[in-house]
Amino acid sequence: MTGRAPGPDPVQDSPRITPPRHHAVGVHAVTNAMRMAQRQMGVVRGARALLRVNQPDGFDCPGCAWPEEDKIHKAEFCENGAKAVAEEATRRRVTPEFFARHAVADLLGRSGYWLGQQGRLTRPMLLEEGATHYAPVGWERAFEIIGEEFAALGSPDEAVFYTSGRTPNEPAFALQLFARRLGTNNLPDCANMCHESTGSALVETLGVGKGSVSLEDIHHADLVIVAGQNPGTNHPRMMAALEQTKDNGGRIISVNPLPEAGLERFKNPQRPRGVVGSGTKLADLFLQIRAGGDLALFRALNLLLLEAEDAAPGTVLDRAFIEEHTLGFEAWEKDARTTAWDDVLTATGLPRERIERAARMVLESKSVIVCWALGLTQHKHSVPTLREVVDFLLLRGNVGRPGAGVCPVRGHSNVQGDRTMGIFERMPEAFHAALDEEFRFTSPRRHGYDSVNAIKAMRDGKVGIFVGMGGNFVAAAPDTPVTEDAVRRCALTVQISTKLNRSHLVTGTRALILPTLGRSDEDRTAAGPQFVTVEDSMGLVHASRGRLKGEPELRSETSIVCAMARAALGPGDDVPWEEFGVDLDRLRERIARVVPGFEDFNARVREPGGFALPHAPRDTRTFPTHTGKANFTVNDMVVPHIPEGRLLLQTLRSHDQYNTTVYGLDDRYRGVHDGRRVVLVSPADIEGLGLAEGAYTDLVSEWPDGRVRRAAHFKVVAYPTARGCAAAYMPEATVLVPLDHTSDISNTPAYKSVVIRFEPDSGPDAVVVI
Ligand SMILES: Nc1nc2c(c(=O)[nH]1)N[C@H]1C(S)=C(S)[C@@H](COP(=O)(O)OP(=O)(O)OC[C@H]3O[C@@H](n4cnc5c(=O)[nH]c(N)nc54)[C@H](O)[C@@H]3O)O[C@H]1N2
Ligand SMILES: Nc1nc2c(c(=O)[nH]1)N[C@H]1C(S)=C(S)[C@@H](COP(=O)(O)OP(=O)(O)OC[C@H]3O[C@@H](n4cnc5c(=O)[nH]c(N)nc54)[C@H](O)[C@@H]3O)O[C@H]1N2
Ligand SMILES: [Mo]
Repeated sequence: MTGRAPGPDPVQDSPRITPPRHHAVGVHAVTNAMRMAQRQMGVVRGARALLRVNQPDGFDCPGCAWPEEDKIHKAEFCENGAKAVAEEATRRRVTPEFFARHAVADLLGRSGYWLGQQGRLTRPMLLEEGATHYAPVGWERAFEIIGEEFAALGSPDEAVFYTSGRTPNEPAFALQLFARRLGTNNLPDCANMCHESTGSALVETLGVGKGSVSLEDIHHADLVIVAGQNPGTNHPRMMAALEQTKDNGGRIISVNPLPEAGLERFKNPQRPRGVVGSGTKLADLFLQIRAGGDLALFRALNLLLLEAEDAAPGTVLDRAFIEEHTLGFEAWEKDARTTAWDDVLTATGLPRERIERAARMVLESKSVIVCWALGLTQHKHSVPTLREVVDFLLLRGNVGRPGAGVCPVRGHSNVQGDRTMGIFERMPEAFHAALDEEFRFTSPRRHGYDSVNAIKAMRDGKVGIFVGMGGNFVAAAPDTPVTEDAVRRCALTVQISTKLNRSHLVTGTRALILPTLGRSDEDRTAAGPQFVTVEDSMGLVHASRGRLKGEPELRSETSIVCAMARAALGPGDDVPWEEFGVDLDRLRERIARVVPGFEDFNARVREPGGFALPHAPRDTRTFPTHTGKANFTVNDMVVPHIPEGRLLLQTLRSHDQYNTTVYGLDDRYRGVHDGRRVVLVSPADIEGLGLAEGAYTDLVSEWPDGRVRRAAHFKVVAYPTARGCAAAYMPEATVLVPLDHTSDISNTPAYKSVVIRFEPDSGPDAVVVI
């Protein structure tokens, strides 16, 4: 079923390598974006689409969850936001004729890049049992099939509803209501594979699983620590915020195994010094840490703060804050003092002097923010690492005051909103109670499956129906062949999507593709023009209105979810699904009564710029944890073990991709061109392991279950990464991540720490296309 892509699929395994860049987002980047936009959309449509991005009456950029700098007055989009828009607003079309030409088996041999390049999905398609090709199906027949398959389930828990974080609030709320009316909490989402560790750590320690800072805080912080994040590619608008921090005299520390260009220097195209000058230097200190070394680093910083307090009592710790607002300090302190430098130096790979320098910078800063993304969330010990980050901030009262706090930088543009709307396999009791009261039923309290457990349940034959609300589950989830075999055991798979991807090709016995409107598309229903709402990484909720004319057959995500709910729950279900499907105000009225912070939703979201959700630690320095205080936690030291002759591989994004969507074959800032099958290794490790720069190798991961996980034919690139570490792109390297290798507590796949060894190249014919 798999193999090398024939014909026009571009060859991805002949990358050309140039030296890495030391700055990000110059004029060059913007020109690139315009080129990409024009290729996909044409000049006029392209310009019209881009002018609407992140405008008060426009649509929310589908690129990332970083908030808009000044939503009311100026257009703000970045190179990668433009690519995301171009990918969606493309004029290319996947038609029924396309599916007639290409058997599913043929499409399975194509890369995700090629599939995405074919354009927008246009018609509902059905893959019947035993059929080789998808065939067009009417919407009504599609919903009938869904009704039949739901009726055939033995129990509601045999259905799984996966959500990707681009889904706006309204369809997300409708989807969770559907699942819970059916009687299940099987609502896994992409956050399970992304920032779940953040949620686990912050709910326990601060009481709210979201970031506590605003853009203002970033601008005015004395020190911003950016750990495990590559904003130059993944959150480009964040660099403008960091530039402001620098303008205001703040400093930045970057913690990363890779010297990411976007953290070195920023050339802001909207400023003269960005256009003709050398831009703004961002990181004042770069800690080139070993992957998985962050827990040790924060333990060391905390020890140094305690020692500074010993040397000058009363000057370092915020005793009043600790006394009034926290619990557990004494037990924490006792343990913190046992931190051994040998462990710290091995785990971090950093010289002690650099950690001491970082500690001095912390001591010189009244207000400190820690920003992080996947480099901190996708390890086995991610939750303790993030709890230790909170300990670090609590020590000096760096939560709940200006310029200070936690800043998890979320990924998908509405991943945070989806969770707020109830997309979670274990929502708190208060949410269930409010939902029950509003819709007069008893929602199930038994926890559902998260993403990894959903795969295990499918593997074990416990799931009949898998619904994908956006996303590309089989390529995003770990252990690709294991996940694919699991999904194939379902009776029905349903994908609600904008673009063709691998999850449409790895199917249950029957499969449906339901094509939907995207962010940039206009949604006009019997009730008039509709808009949706989203929540950014800082808890700001605002409206998003698409303006481009979509294909006539497309339906909005909300209307699809509501029609599915009606089909599955039957005419007797007294939720007004038909009304919700056409008039989003009616749905928002209900959200306003169920979800805290959304009171008067319809009116407030129509204000320019939207509104901010409450956040107790930020707003009132209160901490709604199980103890009612902010909690210090004791987190045992972890020194990642890398066996002799092995490296710790992280799987990450190139500059030309959006998760599993590949836009192009370049990773410009890292100097990788025209190909993606590269493994970045430090020159010292290349020599130590007897590898040859530029040669090809297989990557084999090591896991005690005895299964051989091999990613064939990767080019060895000498790269200034930390020693002992390697990096390769997702989703090509995802096959190496074992399903059981997950973070403790949050169960997030440990995509950033896979022990690998190198074996002789099996050659290009062994490449399994993904
Ligand atoms: N253009 C574009 N934008 C995106 C996305 C995209 O694919 N393309 N994806 C979106 C999504 S869903 C998300 S979640 C975010 C992802 O945003 P990021 O988290 O920036 O994504 P990654 O590419 O996985 O990069 C992880 C970074 O962490 C570093 N790192 C890895 N391991 C460690 C470690 O152990 N310690 C430390 N300190 N650093 C480490 C890596 O070197 C890298 O710089 O971006 C969002 N925005
Ligand atoms: N190896 C490895 N794997 C990873 C990660 C990693 O770092 N390493 N990161 C993980 C992370 S952080 C995440 S968030 C997941 C991402 O997992 P997903 O969110 O499941 O994957 P995406 O690639 O973002 O999904 C792309 C698809 O979404 C659909 N889509 C796009 N826009 C819309 C829309 O508006 N509506 C609907 N209904 N569909 C739309 C299109 O069909 C497109 O093909 O991947 C995870 N996987
Ligand atoms: Mo993500």
